Amino acid sequence: MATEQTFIAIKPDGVQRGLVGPIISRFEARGYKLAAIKLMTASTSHLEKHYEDLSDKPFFPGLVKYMASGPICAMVWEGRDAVKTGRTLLGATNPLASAPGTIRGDYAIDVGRNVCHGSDSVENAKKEIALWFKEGEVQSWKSAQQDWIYE
Ligand code: YYY
Ligand code: MG
Repeated sequence: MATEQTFIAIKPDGVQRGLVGPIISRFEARGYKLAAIKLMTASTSHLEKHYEDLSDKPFFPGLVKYMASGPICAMVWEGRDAVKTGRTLLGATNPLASAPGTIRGDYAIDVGRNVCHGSDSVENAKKEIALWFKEGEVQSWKSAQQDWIYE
């Protein structure tokens, strides 16, 4: 369980619904450290690259259209086991299968409007961070809380 970075995004529905604050709060409260953040409206080609593994799925065109429909809050969160625990904080892909207490389980109903994205592996996290952030946009800093979060 190494210190990792994961790419977390609040999708256009999450931004429109005023969920930026609540979603950030969950990562902060858990003890994760924010390393990068920006609001950006992604182009279709950027999103096709982000979701390239899903390009043969029937929902792919609708997914890209929805993701391009407005600003996304793109973030990098850092800490122990950040990739797997980040996914646990988000909940299952289908919000109706997400437990209450998870982000999708508390804030979403439809799989096509599931408010957030999180990297599914350390390898994909690295790829996604490199796709969404330029060098210099990801900060390296020591949190004053570190010794109160980690033994
Ligand atoms: O990683 P995660 O977002 O939980 O799911 P993926 O299988 O990577 O799918 C990406 C994205 O596609 C999902 O968050 C919603 C959408 N989607 C969909 O609209 N319909 C499906 N049946 C499956 C996924
Ligand atoms: Mg995924």
